[in-house]
Amino acid sequence: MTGAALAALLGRHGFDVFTGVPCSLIEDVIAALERDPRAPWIAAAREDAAVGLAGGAWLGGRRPAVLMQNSGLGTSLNALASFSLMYGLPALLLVTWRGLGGKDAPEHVLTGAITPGLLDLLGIPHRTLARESVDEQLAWAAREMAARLSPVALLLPPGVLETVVAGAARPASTVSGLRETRVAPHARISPDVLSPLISRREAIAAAVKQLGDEPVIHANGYICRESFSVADRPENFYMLGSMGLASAIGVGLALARPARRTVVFDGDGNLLMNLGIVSTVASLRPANLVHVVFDNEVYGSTGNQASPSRDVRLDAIARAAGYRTVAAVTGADEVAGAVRAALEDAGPHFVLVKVTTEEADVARIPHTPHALRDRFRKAMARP
Ligand SMILES: Cc1ncc(C[n+]2csc(CCOP(=O)(O)OP(=O)(O)O)c2C)c(N)n1
Repeated sequence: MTGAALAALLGRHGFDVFTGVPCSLIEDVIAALERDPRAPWIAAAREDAAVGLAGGAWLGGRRPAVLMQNSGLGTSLNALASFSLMYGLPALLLVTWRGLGGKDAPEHVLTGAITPGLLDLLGIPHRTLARESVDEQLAWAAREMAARLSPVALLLPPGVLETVVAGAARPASTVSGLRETRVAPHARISPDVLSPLISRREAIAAAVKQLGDEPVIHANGYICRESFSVADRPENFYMLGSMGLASAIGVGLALARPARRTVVFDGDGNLLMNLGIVSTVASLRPANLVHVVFDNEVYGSTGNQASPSRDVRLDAIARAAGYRTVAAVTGADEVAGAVRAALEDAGPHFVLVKVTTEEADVARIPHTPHALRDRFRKAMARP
């Protein structure tokens, strides 16, 4: 079977969002997906970000597949455990099996030996693809995902796919309908020095006041809790674990539901943990994404340890990457204005909100992960 045939088969089994990090064993699969105008390949910076993106896409009504090398399973462990498995979010994990039987470059040998064991430990059902049964294995994976509401893995050993040497030219990927034409990013408000004026909860309250029924993906920690205390809504997705992934989940949802705005409430520590996402956003340019970062310059939820954002302007990083608009604000009125402007205009937008380290005394999120998933997905299914 060729990579192009496998890509076509994935489409026939209903998979319609493809993301991940490449491995040479699936070079031809990815090349075929890059050429597919209906469900083009979304290049993630890390495998765990791809897992987040796939979850966001599923919440938006799609059937995602994450393609990765088995080394990427290690990178994805926390995303799989505290996001996909905890909430119960279906995704096909198509994992190349480097190091199988100890015959590979040294860096693959140990991971190759423990790959099925890692999936077993996580409780992710898996099968190994064989050339003559790819179709049945994909049907099995699609069935299991739907029945379990959970990720399912197919391991792809070397030799199952034929290698096509020709190196066909890859067209520039176009995500039809999801992209804005490239325009120079511009700053809305960007003073050199930003002194926080309000607390994170006050800033969240000012932002929430601007919202209608837009979905908001929340970074973990007190951002969730304080937002919950301001206003709980079915359109709020509270990320309980999986630190760093709110932005990736937001990108997946924004791409899956291009007609709707997707808002991300991020933290500085969360964004820095998954900084590659700014390049994914700037490259895909989802016009409907509003990325708000509440920057208190500390890891507030774990005791106010200093974060590098004390010395590094995150808005400058977003601007350099190529978000369409970038704002950096401090006061409640400015927060409201920046969020309102972002909701009214084509993005992607980045709003940096410098806030104090003050933490409100607020309760934990009372909803179970499955309840959060179900009410959120239902809210996303509404037109
Ligand atoms: C992988 C991982 N490492 C560490 C933690 C512990 N942790 C939970 S919230 C948090 C801080 C988040 O910082 P930030 O995004 O800046 O938000 P803040 O709490 O300051 O609002 C940390 C380190 C975690 N949940 N997951």
